Amino acid sequence: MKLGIIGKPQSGKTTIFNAAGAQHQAVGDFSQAVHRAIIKVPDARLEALAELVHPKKITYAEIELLDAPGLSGKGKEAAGLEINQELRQMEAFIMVVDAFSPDAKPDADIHNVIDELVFLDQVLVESNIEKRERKTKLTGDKHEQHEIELLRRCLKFVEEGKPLIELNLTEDELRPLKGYMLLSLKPLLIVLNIAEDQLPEAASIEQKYRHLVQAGRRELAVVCGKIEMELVSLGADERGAFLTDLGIATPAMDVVVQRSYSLLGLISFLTAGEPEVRAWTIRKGTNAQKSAGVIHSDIERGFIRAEVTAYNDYVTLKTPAAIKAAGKQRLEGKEYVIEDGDVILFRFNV
Ligand SMILES: Nc1nc2c(ncn2[C@@H]2O[C@H](COP(=O)(O)OP(=O)(O)OP(=O)(O)O)[C@@H](O)[C@H]2O)c(=O)[nH]1
Ligand SMILES: [Mg+2]
Repeated sequence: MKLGIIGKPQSGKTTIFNAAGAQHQAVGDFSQAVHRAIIKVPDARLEALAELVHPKKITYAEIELLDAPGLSGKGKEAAGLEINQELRQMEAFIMVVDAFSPDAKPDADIHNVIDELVFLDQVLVESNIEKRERKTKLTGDKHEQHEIELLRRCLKFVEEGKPLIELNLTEDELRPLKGYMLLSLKPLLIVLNIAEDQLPEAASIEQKYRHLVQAGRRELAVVCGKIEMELVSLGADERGAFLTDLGIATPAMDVVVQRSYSLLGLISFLTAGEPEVRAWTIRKGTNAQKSAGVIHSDIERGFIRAEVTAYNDYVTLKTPAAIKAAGKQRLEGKEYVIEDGDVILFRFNV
């Protein structure tokens, strides 16, 4: 999963990047520097399985984080501004919003940044419609016409100031749009970056902004980036104790990961063998055969069946023999829809 961090200058993007990715980049220097990190998705289930299986290694799912400037946050005034090209390739955006400084205007900032994404899409769609119309005049290509109509529908929508993700396009309509890497088509995790002394009100602040959430399109998290960034250099135990003292139930790293997973409709299935205990990321609703392809295309191609045990059954019963004796290992075919936490052994033949 690739997540891009966006937001107004000095909103705490790099601070959140450090907190969520256990990184140590300089903050507050107005540098607008670009940072990248690969973070491991925390998953206690893997450690529990490893206790039972004693694998050579544990492999966590990974998330790519990109902290890159590019948005001035001035909305439509910022017409000349281009967004970092790499950000366009991300699957979702984490929008960091300043809610910590004395003159913070989180509501206005959220609207500004969304406006700006929509506006940049408008410019892109407009110029592509023109380009394509010129081309069809020359070639008379009917196929192009289809795409032009789709782009016109998008244009009408963004002209009304609405993010494209709200247009509810079908898979078939989304496919030809992929190449444009439209910004307002990406799911958005809004991170309200609050001050240290606001921590006791974190829950009520979250409640106040809850209306922004749209299932599968927009998520919300309230985080104090500054404190969490300072805690990433501590050991897990010490950190846990500090977080409890501060009344933080879930650390920023986990919040960002969990909310991004739910935003993108992602789940994990697990494999537990002696060489490796591992988490694999798939979209919710993916069937067993397709999921096998995430491990290797040969396993998808030669798929015979999946031997599936729910994670809870696995850790309760502990051994393959006990699992089988209790009738908790299911044999599933190609069309079985994988559930989060399924521990799977794929049988295949190529
Ligand atoms: N009090 C407080 N200050 C914060 C918090 N988060 C960030 N800051 C401060 O805000 C300033 C900007 O933080 P950065 O993380 O560098 O912001 P940025 O968005 O990456 O800035 P640019 O990359 O320059 O646009 C720094 O001085 C931070 O210490 C917070 O949660 N609380
Ligand atoms: Mg920065």
